[in-house]
Amino acid sequence: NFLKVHLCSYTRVIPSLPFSESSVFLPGVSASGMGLRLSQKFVFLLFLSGLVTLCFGALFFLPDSVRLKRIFLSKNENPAVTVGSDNELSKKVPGDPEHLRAGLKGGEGANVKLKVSRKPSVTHGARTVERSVGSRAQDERSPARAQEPAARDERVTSAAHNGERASAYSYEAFKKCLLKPALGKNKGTPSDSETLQRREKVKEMMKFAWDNYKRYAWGQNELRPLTRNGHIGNMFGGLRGASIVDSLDTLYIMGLMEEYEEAKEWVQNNLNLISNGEASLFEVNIRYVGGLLSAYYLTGAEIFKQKVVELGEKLLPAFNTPTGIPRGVINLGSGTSWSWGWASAGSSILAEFGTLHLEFLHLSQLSGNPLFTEKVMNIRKLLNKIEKPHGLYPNFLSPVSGNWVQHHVSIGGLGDSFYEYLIKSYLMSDKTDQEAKKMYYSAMEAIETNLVQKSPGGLTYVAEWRGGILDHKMGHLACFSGGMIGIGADDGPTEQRQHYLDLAAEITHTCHESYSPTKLGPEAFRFDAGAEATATRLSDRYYILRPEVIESYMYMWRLTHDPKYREWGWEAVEALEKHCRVDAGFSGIRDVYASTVSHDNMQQSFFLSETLKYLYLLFSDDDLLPLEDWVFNTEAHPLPVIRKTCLQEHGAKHDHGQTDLE
Ligand code: DMJ
Repeated sequence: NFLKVHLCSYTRVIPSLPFSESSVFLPGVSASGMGLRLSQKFVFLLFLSGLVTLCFGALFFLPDSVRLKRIFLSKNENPAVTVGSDNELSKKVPGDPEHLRAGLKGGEGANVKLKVSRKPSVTHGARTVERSVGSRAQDERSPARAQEPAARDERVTSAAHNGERASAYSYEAFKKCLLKPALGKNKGTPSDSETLQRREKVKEMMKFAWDNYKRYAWGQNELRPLTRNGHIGNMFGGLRGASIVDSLDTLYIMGLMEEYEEAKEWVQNNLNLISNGEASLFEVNIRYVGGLLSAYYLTGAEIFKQKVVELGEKLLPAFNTPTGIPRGVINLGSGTSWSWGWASAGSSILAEFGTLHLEFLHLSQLSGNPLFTEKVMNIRKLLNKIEKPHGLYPNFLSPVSGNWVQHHVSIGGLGDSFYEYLIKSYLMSDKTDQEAKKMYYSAMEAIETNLVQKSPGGLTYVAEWRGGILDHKMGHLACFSGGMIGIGADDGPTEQRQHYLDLAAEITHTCHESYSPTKLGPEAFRFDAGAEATATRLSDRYYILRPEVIESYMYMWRLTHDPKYREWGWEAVEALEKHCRVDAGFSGIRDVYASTVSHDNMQQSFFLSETLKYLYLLFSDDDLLPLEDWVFNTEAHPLPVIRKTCLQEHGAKHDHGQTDLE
């Protein structure tokens, strides 16, 4: 549209140029342009060169697929322009030295305010409002937001150097710093036969899901089990094989070794990171970066380390914003980035930019490149410093001004995994990251004061907050919080510990209540107008094989060993088998309250990476991935606790990979 509009306006200008036969606009100029005076020639040349420059500039705004663009611009070139629509940057740029400075970070180009329309991108969110079903974002045609020069830091581009440093990492030394064997004494095999049978059932489900993906959708991102084909989607910027990368660790943990080897071989030979599409920074990070990191730490296979460091580097340009808060969408080829069209006023989403910390710290560990850590520490610093309404963290923040954009607070979609990563950063730092600890417990205090509620029927829930007004609903996504509050209980203030454990149990109980009558739960449920953990809107009744409720069962089981969590997990297994298993895989369903089931034809990759993994762990002994050694990223990929001193003693840690957590 930009090109159309602007090229049209050039066509309107062109007839009035001196070389036009009919030109009457420059007196004294002959129709052929031959009798031009020197000053007129100069003006004409000036105009022509201006036009050529503009046309060249316009190349940057062509879609990546346009041939002309590929001819003129090499893949790694980054547009040295800032594209804005009605966002804050474009309003502030002209004559604002601070913004010009910020826009020129990395020494590239000047900011040019231009409008551009792009095709809408859709995110599954960060436990953000996931938009795969009935998505608002899918219907929106919103203008792109600001795009920053993708400045290349020296430390990013020296890939060969990074390669050397990455291969210098000692896996053997890392293993010495684990307190226990990763897979336990006996791969977590439970001693009682019923639990063992249940675990075997979950393993069979994984094999079934995998076999069907392999048969009908191999190499694509997800399986469509009803139509028996693959789905690529638009979340991963042209990357493929999301289900493969998401499954690596689950297959390995379950001992499905043949399948794991197939997956590894695919990564080795087919995972192509040279891609030029628009990716969700968050989704690529939690699924691909997380999946590859876990696969490396569990197996020691070098290929995973190489791939993950290479991919991590491709994500870095997303941080080239005035504040260093990354935008949600990045072109993995060019490094240009945008905010989601649906995100208010060009803002970045708390759960997206707040869910990078664990993976980025490990990227620094493995690559020896401190840049990854610096990027996420900068986010941390800003969030720590900024004023928070009632101590709460709103979901939208401007990557330009560093201010909150709206006062919507939620522990479910848009906010969720930010809180999760605070406590997990603390745990993953071997409990040395005091800043993360402090931020987590203060956030929890604010959440309890402002959001935690009791329903008339006695159910504890976490409401959403819109500028001080409570919305009495909980999303399925928010159900992860039972587990999160549980794992954080032990390190809270002494007098609060039991309270946190009780709160975790109450929230998990509420989420279990929402799993009814099919024993699968809706996308969102309410506690007003007589509702007690039920979806009151038709559009909230779907279930897309999400893990959060089961995730909380798994943590609560490990923390309390109350058998009810295993029983609830088994209920979910039976319900998945009954309602979601189809001939060629597992599918989400459109209405958890309907007596006749209607499938959505999608086997989400997180079903393999999270839902089935958490179920398997629920029916395993606690020494399979012990929580003293491992934290799970938000896509259930286990990442090891970083024991700095031990790693240094054993020489596993690069000097360059020092984190900045002290
Ligand atoms: C997963 O991709 C992750 O758990 C993410 O944090 C939220 N959404 C899905 C699962 O529901």
